[in-house]
Amino acid sequence: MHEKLSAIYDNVLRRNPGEIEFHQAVREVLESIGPVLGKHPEYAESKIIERICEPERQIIFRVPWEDDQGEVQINRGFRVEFNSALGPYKGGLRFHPSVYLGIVKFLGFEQIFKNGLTGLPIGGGKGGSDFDPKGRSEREVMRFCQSFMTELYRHIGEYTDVPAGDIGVGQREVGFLFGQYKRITNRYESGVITGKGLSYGGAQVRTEATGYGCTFFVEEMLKARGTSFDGKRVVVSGAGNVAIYTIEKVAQLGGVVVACSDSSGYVLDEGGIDVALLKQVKQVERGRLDSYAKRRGGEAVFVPGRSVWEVSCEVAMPSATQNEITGRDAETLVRGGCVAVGEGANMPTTPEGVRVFQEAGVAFGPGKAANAGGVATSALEMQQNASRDSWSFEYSEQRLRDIMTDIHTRCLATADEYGMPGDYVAGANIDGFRRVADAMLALGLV
Ligand code: NDP
Ligand code: 2IT
Repeated sequence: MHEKLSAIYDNVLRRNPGEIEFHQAVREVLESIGPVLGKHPEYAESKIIERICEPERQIIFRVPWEDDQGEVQINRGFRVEFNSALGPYKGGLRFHPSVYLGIVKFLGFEQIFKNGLTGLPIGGGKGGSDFDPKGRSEREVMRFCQSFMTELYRHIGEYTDVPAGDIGVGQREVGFLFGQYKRITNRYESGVITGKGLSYGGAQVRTEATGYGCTFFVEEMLKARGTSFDGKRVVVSGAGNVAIYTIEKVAQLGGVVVACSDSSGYVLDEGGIDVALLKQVKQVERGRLDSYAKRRGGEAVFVPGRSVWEVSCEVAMPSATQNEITGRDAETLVRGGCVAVGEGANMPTTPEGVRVFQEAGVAFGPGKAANAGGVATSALEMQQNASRDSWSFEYSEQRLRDIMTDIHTRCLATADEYGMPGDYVAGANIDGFRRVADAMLALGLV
């Protein structure tokens, strides 16, 4: 790491003790942007990097709610409003028992550069709670969401901060959250949250956008190497929103997804995952993958408690959670013939894993670039809400495809400009950083 950046990083460690995921995310960006400082001394002079590493505002609040037994439960809510140089804070909400400030800050930090890369007018933020939706009834989830919004509403708004979904927060939760916002404020302010249902201001393709977008990004990486998805053996981790629509789009482009996973284990289905059955089990029934394997019959097997990254493939698309591909997993994947990785999840590959892929010459698309289709389509939802319009599925999907192609092109062009051809990590970090840094400079010391 560049000497100046190393001192900044030490300061980040000191000021944010114990927040290891945040440290990891900061380090990854600082390791890429050294060469930018040489060309642009004005960034260092204005302390742009120190400013970027410090959230503009961090909100932590109590979320009391009553479960179905009438017992009071207390959770902790977070919203980190990280950077608003490019637009209102924008980023999802995660409901998972592992959520604490360090996770929210890592996600919010990544979001700044990801949103910059999309070229759309959105700043970076993230939020969530340590609430565990697993095993909770729909009414419990509703009461939790209402309590969460009863505090959050005062901090958000169409021009201020616009949340959306992430792990554990899908269309159902967004509906409960938006309903409570509307009730408290007496405003039908559609643009206050994205990922809404189509019947109340949602946008076509937002549900599919992260998975479809990641698949389009990988398609571009494969094209740049003279190949395509056609006939490729693909493994996708997770079985949630991002994973399901990745599997759907990969199959449409001719790839064969042979495995996916959830927190209970993975399913290996050499015939190719049956997306309709997967949606039934995971989205409709909110069940587990062993149920998929039982009903699918044939060759499908459920492997409990093991990592899906032991399954060999040509293309890996991690779409579950952070740090799920270790250095050792990456070595196994490379030995098994993996040529491309597209990160549907945020930071799913450990730094050791990234190093293994890059040294092996694997086309590695980092989350900031590869999964930006979700938030980009959220920005399109905001655009439709602002103009009280709604676009067709086909038009929206084409817009998404164009955005992903453009991000891919800019990552490669920026990597070339800095003498690191084919390095999508450097390309994404530098391009995203420059966009935010230039806006911060223009706005003065705010
Ligand atoms: P979902 O809640 O819809 O699905 C998450 C999936 O990952 C589930 O199958 C879940 O298993 C599994 N999973 C989650 N946490 C763990 C864990 N700690 N260990 C093992 N498995 C786990 O979330 P999304 O699909 O929306 O999000 C997946 C990833 O994509 C996250 O990293 C998120 O930040 C990222 N992302 C999401 C975007 C979006 O638009 N939704 C946009 C960009 C990135 P189980 O079913 O058992 O719970
Ligand atoms: O990580 C992400 O980019 C998201 N969870 C989506 C954020 C959004 O505002 O759509």
